[in-house]
Amino acid sequence: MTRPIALQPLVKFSLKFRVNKKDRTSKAHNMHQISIILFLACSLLPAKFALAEAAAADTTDNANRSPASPPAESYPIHVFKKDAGQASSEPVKINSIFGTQNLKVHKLPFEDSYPTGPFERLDNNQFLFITKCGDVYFTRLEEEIKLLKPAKSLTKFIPGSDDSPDESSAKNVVYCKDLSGVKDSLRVNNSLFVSYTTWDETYNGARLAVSEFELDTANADVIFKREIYLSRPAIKEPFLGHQVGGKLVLGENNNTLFLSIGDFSKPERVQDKTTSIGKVIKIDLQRLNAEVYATGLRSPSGGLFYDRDTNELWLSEHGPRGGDEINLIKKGKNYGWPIVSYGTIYERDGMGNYYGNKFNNHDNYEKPAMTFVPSVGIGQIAKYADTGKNDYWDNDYFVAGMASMSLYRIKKEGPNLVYAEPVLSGYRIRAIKIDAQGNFYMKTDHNQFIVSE
Ligand SMILES: [Ca+2]
Repeated sequence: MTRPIALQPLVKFSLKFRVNKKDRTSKAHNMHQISIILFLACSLLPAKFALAEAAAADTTDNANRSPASPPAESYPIHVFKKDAGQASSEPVKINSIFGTQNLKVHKLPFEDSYPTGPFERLDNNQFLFITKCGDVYFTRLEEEIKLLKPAKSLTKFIPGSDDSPDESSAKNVVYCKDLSGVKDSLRVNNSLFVSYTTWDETYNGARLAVSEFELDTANADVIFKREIYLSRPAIKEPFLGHQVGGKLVLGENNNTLFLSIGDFSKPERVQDKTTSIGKVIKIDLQRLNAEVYATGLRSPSGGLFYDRDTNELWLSEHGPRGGDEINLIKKGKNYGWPIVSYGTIYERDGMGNYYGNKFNNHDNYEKPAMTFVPSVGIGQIAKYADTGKNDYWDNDYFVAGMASMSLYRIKKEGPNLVYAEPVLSGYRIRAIKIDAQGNFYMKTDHNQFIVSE
């Protein structure tokens, strides 16, 4: 069903780390101290260390989490800048030197865990939230956010046989373990598309799945309709569940769906054109045909945004250390991972996940439109429409930095991203939408929902 396109020839590379000898010597003392701390921490937290190591492998998405977030507890040497889980008494606003916007921070009436799930705007000030583990909450925003109904899980109906119809059951579809779970949602009228990790019992591994659910807003319900896409191959544990991508966006029409897939922390699979690992997939929703649209991606877990004014497909992805990128995605192009990157390996990794390239460049591959050094944990992309309220912001993009706990306004001129202005700090924004009137809706990893006043 999936038809891979021709990709650039695979460049042979060897598994080799280039560590500067002088660096190694000057850092020896610090490394010794860190080793002692690590040893003590490991002694105290033996059961959690495996998870800590996995989480530490990508600080672009892991840094600065609240101590309340589960994987952070087990990360022994990290220092948290602040506890963003507390409600602020200070007025909160987007503060650009080219204009401001007041915000109100609401507490969500449920708990989600890291990395948290997406949300959708419904009608009449109603919002639908999906947690990492696939619990769906219908809410209404008044002075506070109120639950309309208890949670419902994303399930699939499994019919019993004619002989024993009583064995019919509802099966949870989401593989929710460690950093795996629901990755994104997309509402198209009465359809709700959801991407999530799922477990393939036949192949004993995880896949990224996209399913369509019928959205019954009158009864605040979601009903499984059909499976749209499954990544291949199934990836066996251990893998990093926050590095699987899973962002969804409609393309030039409502029958064209784009899906980003990360490397599952298996970079050697990315340049293999027989896999869907590290790719952007284009899906025709009418014919249910899927094709590889672009390749060479590491962790496109931030955002996928299609600009219908310009027909540009934008993708943000978590690079290695110092290599977060915003890419303008074009058909058939190769974005370089794991052969090239402007970033480098995390010193504490030393595990052979990244081959490195000597000059930290993107030669011979599609270059990012913008790179972030240090990595900010690049998040979702939203566009500020031509609202007539702020000429300076018209048609600019706003992008979340999760690790940096900042929101950036990206000045856009034609297809060029000119600069990134930090305009809000202190919030780890997981999902962001901006409506046609320029109102912001942002969900954080700390059970907050931030809305324009
Ligand atoms: Ca790249």
